[in-house]
Amino acid sequence: MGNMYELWGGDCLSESKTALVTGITGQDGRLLTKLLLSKGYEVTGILRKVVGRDMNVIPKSVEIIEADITDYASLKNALDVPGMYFDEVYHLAAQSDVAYSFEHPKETYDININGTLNLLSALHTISNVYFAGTSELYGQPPTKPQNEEYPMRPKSPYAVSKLAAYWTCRNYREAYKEHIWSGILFNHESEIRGKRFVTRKITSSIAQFLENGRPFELGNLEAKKDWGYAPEYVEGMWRMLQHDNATDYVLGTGEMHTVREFLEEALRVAGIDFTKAGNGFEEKYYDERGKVIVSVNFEMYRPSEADNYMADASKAKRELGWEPKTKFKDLVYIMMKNDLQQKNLYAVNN
Ligand code: F7E
Repeated sequence: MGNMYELWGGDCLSESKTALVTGITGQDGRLLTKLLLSKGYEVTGILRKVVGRDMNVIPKSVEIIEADITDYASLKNALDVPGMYFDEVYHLAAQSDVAYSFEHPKETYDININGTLNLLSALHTISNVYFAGTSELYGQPPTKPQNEEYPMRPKSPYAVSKLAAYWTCRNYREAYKEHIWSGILFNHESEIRGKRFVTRKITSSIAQFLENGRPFELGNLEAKKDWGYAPEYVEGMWRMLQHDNATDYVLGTGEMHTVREFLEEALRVAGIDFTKAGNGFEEKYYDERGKVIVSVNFEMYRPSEADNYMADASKAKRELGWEPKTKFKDLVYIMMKNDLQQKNLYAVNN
């Protein structure tokens, strides 16, 4: 099984192309930057503030522009410079935490809607732009699978903000003939996924449980998502911008799994022989000695859940030759193994 560093071949460009990446310190920004550098791009990133923590995850060869996407003046000052041109712009910066968006809708709207409009308005020349759309646009779809034409009925402030930004990009494309692609990406995870997202929360918390016996809590175990391996998805973003026609593409695996399935598979990979007891909000998982590993906490449920996701990525397959390779169990294995290894807990016979 390949890991994220082995997935990309080195088909370098003869002449360097230039790319601008917003959200460069996030999971997708970091993976995309790695991909673009491996292809010989000169990469520039936008950072709100240059701090050491962020610079540690950005390769040295990346040029950094300090600007705040919610502050139009700072963005225009940094980008509306005669002669400044990027062959490709990847707009990944967002307030991407769905749970947080219920408590901070205004901040979420400012970053996701105004940030997108500010960027499009501030660029001196709009070249090929990628916009990070999301399966959350579909809300809780009553049927499956979902493709690019599926009705969008968002169910969180995050999703509503992404819908407005999605239409902003679409309007730029249709009205001004700008080359803007929207990737409607279903959940995509990796070893560097933030620990507040459920997959990495599960794998890092299990590793922590094995290290010091500390139990953890989860919300809705029955939420159904379509989870894939993020390095493959950033490759899909890049493929979109190499294609002639600016349009929308769904990227996802076409498989649906619950949070519970992810949890139980991760426990298996970690070698924990678990039992469970209690129902609903009282449910708990125990290890072989009867110690609580994880409990369900009602407070971690969202005010409205968005799930039932299953991607129909046939357009991306047909037009871009994009296809996900990593299956659900392999994804759980990659992530769980990584968190165990970080704590020297991974046994080779696993
Ligand atoms: O939640 C359930 C929760 O936070 C997944 C973002 O990248 O993907 C991501 O959004 C599911 C939800 O991701 C916990 O209710 C249960 O149904 O990992 P998540 P998300 O909300 O699906 C989409 C495509 C994006 O665009 C977003 O930007 O897991 N869940 N218990 C939990 N979720 C969290 N975070 N924490 C829990 O304890």
